[in-house]
Amino acid sequence: DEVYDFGALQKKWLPIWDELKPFSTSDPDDTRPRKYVLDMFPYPSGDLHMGHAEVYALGDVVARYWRQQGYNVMHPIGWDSFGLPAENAAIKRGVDPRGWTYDNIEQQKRSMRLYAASFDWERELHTSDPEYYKWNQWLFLELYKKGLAYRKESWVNWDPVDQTVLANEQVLADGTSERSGAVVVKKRLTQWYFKITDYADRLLDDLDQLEGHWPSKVLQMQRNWIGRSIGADVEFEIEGREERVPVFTTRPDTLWGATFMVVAPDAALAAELVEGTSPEVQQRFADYLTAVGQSTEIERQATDRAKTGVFLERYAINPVNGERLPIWAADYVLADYGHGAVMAVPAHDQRDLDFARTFDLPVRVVLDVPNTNEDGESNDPSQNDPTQTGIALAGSGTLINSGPLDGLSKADAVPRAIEILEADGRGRAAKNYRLRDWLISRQRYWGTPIPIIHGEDGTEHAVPLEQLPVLLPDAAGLDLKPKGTSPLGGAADWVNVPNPVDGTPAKRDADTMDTFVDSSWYFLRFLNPNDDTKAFDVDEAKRWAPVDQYVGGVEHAILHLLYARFITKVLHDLGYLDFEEPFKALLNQGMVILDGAKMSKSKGNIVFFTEEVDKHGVDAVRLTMAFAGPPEDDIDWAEVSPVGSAKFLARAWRIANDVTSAPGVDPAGGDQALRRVTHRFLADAPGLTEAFKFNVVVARLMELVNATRKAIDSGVGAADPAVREAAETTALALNLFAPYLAEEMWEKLGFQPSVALAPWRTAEPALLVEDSVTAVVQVNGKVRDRLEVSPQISEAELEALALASDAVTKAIGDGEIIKVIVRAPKIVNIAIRG
Ligand code: ANZ
Repeated sequence: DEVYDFGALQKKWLPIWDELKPFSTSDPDDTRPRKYVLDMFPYPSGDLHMGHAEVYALGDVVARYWRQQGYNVMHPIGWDSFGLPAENAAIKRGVDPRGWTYDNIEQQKRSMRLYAASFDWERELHTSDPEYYKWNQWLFLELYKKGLAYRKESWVNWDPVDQTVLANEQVLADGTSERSGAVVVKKRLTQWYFKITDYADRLLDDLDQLEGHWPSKVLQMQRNWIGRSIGADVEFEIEGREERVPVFTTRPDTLWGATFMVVAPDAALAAELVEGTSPEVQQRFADYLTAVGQSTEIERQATDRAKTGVFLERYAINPVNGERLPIWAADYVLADYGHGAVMAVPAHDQRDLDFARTFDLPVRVVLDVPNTNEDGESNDPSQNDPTQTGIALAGSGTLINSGPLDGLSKADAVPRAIEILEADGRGRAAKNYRLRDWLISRQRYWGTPIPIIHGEDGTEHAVPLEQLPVLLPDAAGLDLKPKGTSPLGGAADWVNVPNPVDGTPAKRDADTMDTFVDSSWYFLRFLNPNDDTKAFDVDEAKRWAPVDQYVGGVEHAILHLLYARFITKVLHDLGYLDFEEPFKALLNQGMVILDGAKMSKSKGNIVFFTEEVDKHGVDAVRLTMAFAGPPEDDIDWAEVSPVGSAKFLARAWRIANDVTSAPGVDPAGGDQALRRVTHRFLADAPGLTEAFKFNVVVARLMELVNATRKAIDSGVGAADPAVREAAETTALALNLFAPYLAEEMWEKLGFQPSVALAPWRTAEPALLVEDSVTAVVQVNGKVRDRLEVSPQISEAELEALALASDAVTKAIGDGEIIKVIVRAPKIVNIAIRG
C-alpha cells in the first residue's frame, strides 16, 4: 500500500502544472462565461507569512470553485513592491532598496508557487517595475489634466521618525503613525493632492450598490470616513470687520440659541481677528496657539477633555436677531473642517455646553425636548435644564424662544431656518465632508517619481507622455536617510533638466507617489500586464472587469478600497471604463493569531509559513485555513490542528487507493446509502461555498470520506461503483482545499490531469428526495440484516419490517420470540429462545 507523502506529491505536480498551465486565461477564443477573482497582492517584506497563507488559501477556494462551475476564471497575482519598509530596511543594512525588494519577491514567489494557488502566472506584475510605474505617471497626468491633481501648501501630518508626510488615513486613532509608531505632528508644506473630495457624494452614494456584497462593517467604515453632514452655512457680521464670517452648522434650527462664537486657534481667521486687539489678548492668544500645536487632532476632538480657550474681545452679530456674540478661540474647533468656526449653542451641543460651563457663558434653551423616564411619564423639569445637569439637549422637540420658528418641530424648523437665511442672503443649505483630499506626495526614494518639471519661474510642466517613464535615479550615491526633502533631489544629473517649453534650467519634481496610487488601479493592469502602449486595455476591461470577487484583509477597509473606488470613477469619467465600482463583492478574512494574540517579532510569537508547510504540507495548511471557522473570524493557530488535517487527507488518499472498479462504471447499481451521502454533498457544497461556509463544506466532506470508508470496510466493498463515485467526488471537492492530493487522487482514479478543470457534478434528484437511514436488525445480539428506512419511521412499522425480513426469519427459525426492542429508526433487537 502506498502512503500519503505530501512532499512527493508537491515535487511531482508543480512541474506538471507549469507545463499544463491549467489556470491560463489568455485564450481569446475561450467562450466560457467569465469571473474575475482577485486576492489582494502581497507586499514583499520577507517570505510569505501565515496571513498570506490564509488569504491565498481562501481566495483560491473561490477561484477554483468558479472554474469547476464552468467559468473562465481570471485569478492573477503580483507584488505591491514600492514602499517605505524596503527603504527603511535598505537604510538599516546599507543596501539598495531595489535589490532587497526583488530578492524578497523571489523568495515569496517560490513560496507562493509551492502553495499552489491557481494563479495565472503569465500575468505577474511588480509595481516597482518601470513597465508598471510608467502608467502610474500616466494616471497622474490624466488627473493633472483634469484638474484632479494639484499642489498646495497646507498643514500636513508629519512622521518625525520616517521624516515623511502621512495621509490622514495613515494616522492611527491614538495620533501615532501607522508606519513608525511615532506621534504624528503637524507641519506646513507644499504637497501634491488628488481631489478625491470632488467624488465624495458618489463615493458615499454608490456604497448602497455594494450592500449585501461587501461586509457591512466595511461599508460603515467607508461611510464614516467620508462623513457627509447636511446642514447650512450661516454668515455672521463681525464688529469692526468688512467680510462676514461663515460657519457650518447641522442645526440651523438652533440659531436663536447661539450665545457665542468659537474659531479654531490655528485657522487664518483667528489670527486676523486677533490683530488690532489689545496686546494682552494677542499675548494670551499667541501662548494658546503654541500650546495647541502640541496636541493632535484626535486629542482635540476628545469629548472628555477639559475645555480651553481665549476670549478674543471681538463680537459677532447673530443674523436672525441682531444679538452680540462674544468670539472665542478654542481648540475643540478644527481649522480644516467646515469654515473653522462655529456658532455655539450650548443648550443643545455638548461640546459648546462644556465650554460655556467652563467659562461661564450664557446657555439658552430653544428646543423643548420632552424629558420622559422609562415609563414614558414626565420627569422633574429641572432634569431638563442643561446648566444644572451638564447634559446638552441633543434630541428633537418643539422650538421655543426662536421668533418665527416657535412651535415648529425640529424637522420643520431646519428647512424653515434655511429659508429665512436665504431670503436675507445670510446663509444657504450646505453639505460638509470629513473626507479630505488625498495627499499623494512623499519625500522618499522608493516610489514612483512625479512626472512634473518645475521651471525657474515657478511654472509647472507635465512631462510629455513620450518621455515616460521618468525612471527612478540609481540609489547608489544618494542619501536615503529621511530628512524632510526627497532623496531624489540629491541626484543632480536626474533632477536638473531643461524646461520643456523654452529650454531654460528647470528641475524635476523630486517627490514620489504614495504607494496607494500603485494599488488603486492594479486590477486593471492584470488584464494586459505586458502591453507597453497603454495602461490597460479598454476592451479587456469591458470583458473582465469589474472584479467579481475581491479577497483580502479588513486592514484595507478604508484607504485602499476608497482610493481604488475613486480612481475607478475617475477612469470611468475619462471614458476608459464602463463601470464605476471596481470590486463587486468583497470577502475579508480574519487574522491568524497565536494564543489569542497578534503575532509579532517583538513578542516572539510568530508561526512561520515555511515551517508549517514543511511540517504538515501545503494541502494540510490550506485545509486547516478553510476548516478553522467562518473566514471573517480570526484563526488561533494554537487551537487548530494541521496534524488532524493531514490525517484526514491521508484517509481520503487511502480511499482513492482502495477503489478497484474501473473509471466510467455506471454508479446506478451501487450502494444506495453511500450514493445518497455523495449526492447530498454534491447538492449542498456549491451553495455553502458561495456563502463562504468553507468550514462547513470541509466538515461535510469529512462525513463523506467516513461514509466511504465504512462502506469499503463493511461489506459494500471497494469494488462497489458507489465507492468510486464517492472517491471521485472527494477528489473534486479536495481540489478546492488540497490541490496536490486532489490531483493525485484524480490520476489514481484513472483520469487525466488536471482535476482543477474537471466540472463539478450535478446531484441526481432521485437520490435527494428523502434521506434514508440504515436500521440494524439483531437476533440475540447478532446482526442479521440492514434495512434502508425513512428517518421518520414509526416503531411499529420498523418492527414489522424487521420481522418480515428473510434473513431475520431464517435466523429465528423455530425459535420463540420472547422480546422485541425497537429504537427507531436505527435498531431492532429480537430476543429468542430455542
Ligand atoms: C450649531 C450646533 C447646534 C451644532 C447644535 C450642533 C448641535 P458634524 O456632524 O461632524 O458635521 N462644527 C462645525 N464646524 C466645526 C469645526 N471646524 N470644528 C468643530 N466643530 C465644528 O458636526 C457639525 C457640527 O459641528 C456643526 O453644527 C457645528 O456645531 C460643529 F445643537 O452648529 B453645530
